[in-house]
Amino acid sequence: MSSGKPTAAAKKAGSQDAGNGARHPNNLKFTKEQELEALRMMLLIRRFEEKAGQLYGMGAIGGFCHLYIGQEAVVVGVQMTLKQGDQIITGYRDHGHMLATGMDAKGVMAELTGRRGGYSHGKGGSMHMFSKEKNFFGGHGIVGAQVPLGTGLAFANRYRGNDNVSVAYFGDGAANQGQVYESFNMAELWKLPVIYVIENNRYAMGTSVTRSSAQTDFSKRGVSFNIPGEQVDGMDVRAVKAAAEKAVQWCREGNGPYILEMQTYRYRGHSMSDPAKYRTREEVEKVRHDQDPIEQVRARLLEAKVSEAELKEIDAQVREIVNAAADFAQHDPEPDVSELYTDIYR
Ligand SMILES: Cc1ncc(C[n+]2csc(CCOP(=O)(O)OP(=O)(O)O)c2C)c(N)n1
Ligand SMILES: [Mg+2]
Repeated sequence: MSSGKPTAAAKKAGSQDAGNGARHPNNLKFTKEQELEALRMMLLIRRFEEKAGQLYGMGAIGGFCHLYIGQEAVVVGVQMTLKQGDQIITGYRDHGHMLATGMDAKGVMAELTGRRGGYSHGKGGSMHMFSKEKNFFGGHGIVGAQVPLGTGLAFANRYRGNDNVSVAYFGDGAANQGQVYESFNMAELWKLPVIYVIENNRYAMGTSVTRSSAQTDFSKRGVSFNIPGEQVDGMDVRAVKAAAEKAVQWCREGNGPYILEMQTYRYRGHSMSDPAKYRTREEVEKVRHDQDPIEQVRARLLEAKVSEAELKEIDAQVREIVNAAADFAQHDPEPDVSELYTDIYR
């Protein structure tokens, strides 16, 4: 556990890093089991998306497809702090979020290829998948739309008197939208248990944060609403988990919303059709080399005397899951034409 909830004094003083627990080195300790858990899930997300990228290149996946590669530590670290009943909602860069909640890789991949066994029966695609069972509320293509929806989920939890927390993930670009601040206002006013996770990957499509944002410290975006926030090393799964634990506790105890700015980076283009002319190859390579979230965990495990062979075995197991998902996604039948008008509002 981290050092606990932000102090009232810190909040009153307008401090946006409302506590100091997340950055304390003691809170960055993971047990070997936690390291392995994080490694397995981050690897699953990465290998899944590498495969999705290949299938897209082969023409097996159509439409838009936004890869999360590089950002895995964010969703994995947050998910490690959640309990059954907590809800997750995000934008279009959503495959990692689905897998982290425990949604089945086969169902996600089959949705990407538009097949019957997909989570939306092959009719939604990459950006439109949901799971009632895993409390995953999408998958939204309209930038920022998930923020009021995630706030609404928190309102429902408050209204029902349960202790569930909702987590609304959105990007640095989405953070400049008006609906975000209307949501912040209501969330603080009614003390709604929602964690706003701003995934600051430095770009919104081809526009860098410095070109688009007057305030580039996103943890301060809740200042005028008195919502505490903090910046987190989103490439270090341990830092993510420590900060998320504090935020979850804050929300569950009825103190209202909390903002976490996750400083992260996407390695691939915005979507599959992005030529990425707005940044240099060297910039991408530097982050991959110095900060890769998976390599960080691997290095720590090797230091803790876990063998190369054991790590290779984990990778092989993950590849097997992903290959089985890709195989299913290419052989499952497409939805029947008679399904064209089912599952829709009309
Ligand atoms: C309301 C709306 N405006 C514009 C777009 C086009 N669009 C799609 S993604 C995107 C950039 C969002 O960037 P960010 O929030 O940083 O998320 P990231 O893609 O980096 O994860 C834009 C402008 C859209 N889908 N919806
Ligand atoms: Mg972004």
